[in-house]
Amino acid sequence: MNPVDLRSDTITRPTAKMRKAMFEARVGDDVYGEDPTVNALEEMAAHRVGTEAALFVPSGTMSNQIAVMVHTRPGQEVITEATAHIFLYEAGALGRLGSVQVHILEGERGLFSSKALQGAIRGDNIHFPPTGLVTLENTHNRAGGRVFRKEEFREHLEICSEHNIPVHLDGARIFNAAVALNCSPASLVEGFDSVSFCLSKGLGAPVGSLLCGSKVFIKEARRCRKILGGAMRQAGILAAAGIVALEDMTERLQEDHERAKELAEILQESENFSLGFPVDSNIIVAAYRGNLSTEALVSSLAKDGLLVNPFGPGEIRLVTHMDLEDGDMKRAGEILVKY
Ligand code: TLP
Repeated sequence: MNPVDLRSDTITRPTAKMRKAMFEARVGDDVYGEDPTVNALEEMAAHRVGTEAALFVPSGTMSNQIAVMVHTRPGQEVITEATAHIFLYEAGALGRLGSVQVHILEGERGLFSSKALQGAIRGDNIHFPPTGLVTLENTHNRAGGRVFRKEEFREHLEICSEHNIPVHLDGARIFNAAVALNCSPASLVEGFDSVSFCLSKGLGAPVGSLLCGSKVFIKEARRCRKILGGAMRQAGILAAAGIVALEDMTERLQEDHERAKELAEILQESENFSLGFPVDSNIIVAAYRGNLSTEALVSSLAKDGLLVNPFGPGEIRLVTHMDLEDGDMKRAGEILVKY
């Protein structure tokens, strides 16, 4: 029997319809702007999130880092939350590629207060690095897939606008947020200067993310993508799967959320696990209070047929996605409660 793989929604494989679309895709050289399938995907993405333009990039990490490169100058400061993906999980790219200093604000479940933000914005003083960018994340990965309503960002966006500071949204899972709130992704992105979302997580495409923003922003982003070596040629092969992802796979995310809730209920009844956060979408962060080390727990679970990721001392992450089958949550639950 195959293991139940809850390590991430990135592990999903392209559907038969995606593979067919990839096989049949019309392609051209995208560096010349001549790949019709990439162009169609970029147009569709911009339309879905309500921005003027969009850029197809190989990964969410590259998308976020291009946004930083476009919005900031070297030596500026980027304000971000202490557990944000852009800070924790992008291999130090902010310093190494962006040449920016990171200003971390402690948040509660993935969001710092607007008061803390106000206090962190640098004044005009020769000793300080100017504040060049603020980033937010929705859904918030490390905060257990937390979904933010647009009102929760309103004051943050107002403060940044007063200070003329751009705001980037890491919306890798923005469609999960939209489905959870039963609203359009465009309504959640309104007021941001750029947004990145991923095709290769819950939406099931094999590769790719979209960076979205104004035409001027995307023109410069295209140059930065080239700098990072992310300008691809006949990328329509990949974009074709992305089009299917956007057309067919957004509404079904609801199913992933329901499965996460089902598993969360089982966990709550178990002796040694408790939820790190309420479960808003497809990510569960669970705290473990049994005798095993996190490493030993993860490898024992794997031997029993359940794959999860360690997520810090005494914590594991479980992510639901479209490659799961009916009964998988029950199987996962039965394995977990043994610990
Ligand atoms: N997240 C991955 C890992 O990197 C942790 C995962 O398994 O969840 N923003 C957010 C909020 C993300 O969760 C991720 C990927 C990214 C950006 C980066 O996307 P990729 O992996 O395409 O570079």
